[in-house]
Amino acid sequence: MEAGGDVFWALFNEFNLWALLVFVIVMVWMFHHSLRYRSPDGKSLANDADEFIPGVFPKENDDLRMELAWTIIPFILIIYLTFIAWGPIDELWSADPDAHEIKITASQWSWDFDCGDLDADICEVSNIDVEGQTKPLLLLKAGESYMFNMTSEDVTHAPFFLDWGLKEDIQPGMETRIYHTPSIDEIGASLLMCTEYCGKDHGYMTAVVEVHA
Ligand SMILES: [Cu+2]
Repeated sequence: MEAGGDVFWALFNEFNLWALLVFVIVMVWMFHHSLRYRSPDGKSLANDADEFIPGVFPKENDDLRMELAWTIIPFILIIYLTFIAWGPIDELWSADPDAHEIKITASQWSWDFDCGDLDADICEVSNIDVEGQTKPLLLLKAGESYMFNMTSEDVTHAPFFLDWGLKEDIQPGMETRIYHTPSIDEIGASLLMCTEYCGKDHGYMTAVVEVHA
């Protein structure tokens, strides 16, 4: 089974690549046209101003091919990006019946992890000091398949497994499940943060997830 995190980062990189490509094309186009189509020297805009009728597009400047191009090309790109963006959602929600279940309960403003009767080698909860504050530490094993069964005791929260690119809203009175198999590339400690504003100490609502071999 492919590691979930890799799917997210591949998508992240591909989105960045397309964003960069579109940025470069737009910038080169803009600067080229700004220079190429400047008013000739000595001819001020004030002289032409009377020729424009407000609210009427100068039809003689129309170009149907260009309008079609800048409508159809971005449309195809957006359809493509939407399509590939389904990949991580599929990964996140693909139910693995053999996954180890870990319960995550959020409340203002902390996280509670429950390993159930899983072996300590596969799932263990401890504490860790993060910038002077004691935070929960969840220890997991690389290569094991996990199902995070999550809920909230009060308001909407959203755990974000920072280095895995995993994020999901959780609601009071509702169980939300996501699946992930940490890869050997994900060995080490990473932050879990709340990414749905939930009140005063939202910014300090963190935990640490550590993957070991
Ligand atoms: Cu929050």
